[in-house]
Amino acid sequence: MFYSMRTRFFAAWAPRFCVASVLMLCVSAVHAQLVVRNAWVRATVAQQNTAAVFMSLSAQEDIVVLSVHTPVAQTAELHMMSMEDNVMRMRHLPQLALKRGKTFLLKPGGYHVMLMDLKHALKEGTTLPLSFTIKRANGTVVQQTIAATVRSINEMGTGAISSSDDSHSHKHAH
Ligand SMILES: [Cu+2]
Repeated sequence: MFYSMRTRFFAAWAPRFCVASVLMLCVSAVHAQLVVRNAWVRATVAQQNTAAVFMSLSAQEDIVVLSVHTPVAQTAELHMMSMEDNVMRMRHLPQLALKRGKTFLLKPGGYHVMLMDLKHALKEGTTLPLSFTIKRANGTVVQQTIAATVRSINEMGTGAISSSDDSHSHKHAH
């Protein structure tokens, strides 16, 4: 008797389970304007000063990514990498506009979040926080923090172009 009542109780309240029990988790999921998947960065060696973070970004509404910040580096910037006259160049994007429902890929050889002046080496298996400052469709500015995974130093990632990308030691245009 008691058992069946309990079952019915839970069945009736199942859709609201998240509201009651994991409020924090649900709130952040519902209100996440920016969905970040598979954020990763290669582990770094001792003297390495920079690292590139890759991920897939999608937006729940039209948003603009205004800036990126992480406590592990002095500076974090959105970069676009391209080949010009056989020279690898990187361009700093002051901001990135994302259309609702569209996925935007940051991958080796293309867009990435560049971490400059690393405060310490990035160790494989750890994670680092990455905070995005976002302008929402309604004009308000919010901040969203995700975790990027530090992968093996040999990780190529999907869409890797060539081994010349490995060291990420190419010149910055700025
Ligand atoms: Cu870069």
